Amino acid sequence: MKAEFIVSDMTCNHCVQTITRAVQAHSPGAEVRADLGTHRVTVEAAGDAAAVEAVIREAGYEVRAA
Ligand SMILES: [Cu+2]
Repeated sequence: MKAEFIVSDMTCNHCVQTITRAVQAHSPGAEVRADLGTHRVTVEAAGDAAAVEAVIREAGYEVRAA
């Protein structure tokens, strides 16, 4: 699947790294692209979008589907 999320409190590269690692730990091989300007995170991964959203939330971020 490919899904887009808005992570409003993703503000720096450390956040991007934390989110990327969390998603890839959950879904090995996931492609994660993040845009700090728009707070948009695009994930291409096996599995479902709701699970990825939950992983980002559990990493400590406010997230909603874009
Ligand atoms: Cu940060």
